[in-house]
Amino acid sequence: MTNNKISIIGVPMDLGQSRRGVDMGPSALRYAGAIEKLEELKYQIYDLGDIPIIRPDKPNTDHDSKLKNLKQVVEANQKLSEMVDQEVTKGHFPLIFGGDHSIAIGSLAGISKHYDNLGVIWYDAHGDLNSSETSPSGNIHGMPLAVSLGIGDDKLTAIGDYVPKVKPENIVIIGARSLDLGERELIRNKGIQVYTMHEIDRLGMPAVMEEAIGYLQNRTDGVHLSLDLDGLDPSEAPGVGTPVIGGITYRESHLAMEMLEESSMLTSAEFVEVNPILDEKNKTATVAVGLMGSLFGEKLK
Ligand code: 4U7
Ligand code: MN
Ligand code: MN
Ligand code: MN
Repeated sequence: MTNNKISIIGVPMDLGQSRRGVDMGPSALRYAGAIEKLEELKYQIYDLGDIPIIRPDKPNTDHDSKLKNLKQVVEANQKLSEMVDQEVTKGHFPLIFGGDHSIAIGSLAGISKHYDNLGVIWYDAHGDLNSSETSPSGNIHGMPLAVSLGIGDDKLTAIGDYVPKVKPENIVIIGARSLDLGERELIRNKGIQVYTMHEIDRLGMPAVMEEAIGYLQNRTDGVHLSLDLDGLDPSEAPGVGTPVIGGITYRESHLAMEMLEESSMLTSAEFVEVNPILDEKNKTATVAVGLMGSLFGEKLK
C-alpha cells in the first residue's frame, strides 16, 4: 500500500440481519491481532475505536417498512459515513471492521464523494443487490451494493446526501454463488462484472484477479475492497451468519489479496460478517487478519 497511515473504525453492528454475534466482529478482529499485524508491517495506525450502535428495544417495531431495524441502520451508517469522510480528507486509508455487511452503505457514502469513479471489489458469496421489493428476508445486509447504486429505500440511498455512490460499471463481484432472482436481473440489466465460483473454478484465481484488476485500473480513480468473510468456504471461515458451501479457499484469497497489494490500486477496505459466536476458536477472525497481512504487503522473503 502506498499510503502509510491507516485509520481503523470498528462498527459493532448486527441489526442488518437476524443473528446475534456479528456485533462482536470488531472485538474478534482486534483479538486476533489485526492492529499488531499492521504495526509490524510499519503502518501508522490511528485506531478510532468502535462506533456506538443503539439497539432498539424490540427489533423491527418502530417503522412501517419490511426492512429490519431501518432507523438504527440508517443512524449508524450516517455516523460511519461522516467518520470515513473525515479520515479520507486527512489522507488516511480507512480500514473498517464489521459488523454485518449493511455497514458498507456508510463506508461507501463516506469514501465515494472523494472520487469521480470509485471502483468496488465485492468479495462475497452473495451479491447484496436486493431492494425492499426483491429481498426475501428484509435483512439490510443483503442490500448494501444495491443501495450504493441508488436502488432501495430512500432513507438508505440518501445517506451522505448524494445518490448514487458507485456506477455499475465500476463494480466487480468475486466469489458469488448465492444470487436471488432480482439480483440476477439487476446484474444483467446494469452490466455488473461478476466472477462467480464457476469462473474461479474455470479460469483460476490468478486469471480472475488479473482480469478484475485490469478492468478496474482502466476506469477508476480509487478502489474500495468490501470483503465479506462468507466469500470464503465455510470449512475455512465458519464464523459467518450466512454460510454457503463451495466457496473460495484461504490460499486463493491470500493470492487475491497479494495481487491487490501488487496493483497498488486500493484506497480503502472493510472486513465484515465475522461472527465469533458461530466460529471455532476465532478461526474466521484469524483468517481475516491473515488476509489483511497479505493485503498490506506481508512477505515471506
Ligand atoms: B451478506 C440473502 F436471501 N440474499 O437478501 C438476503 F439469501 O452480507 C442473503 O452477503 C444476504 O452476508 C446475505 O437475505 C448478506 C438471502
Ligand atoms: Mn455474504
Ligand atoms: Mn455480504
Ligand atoms: Mn453473511
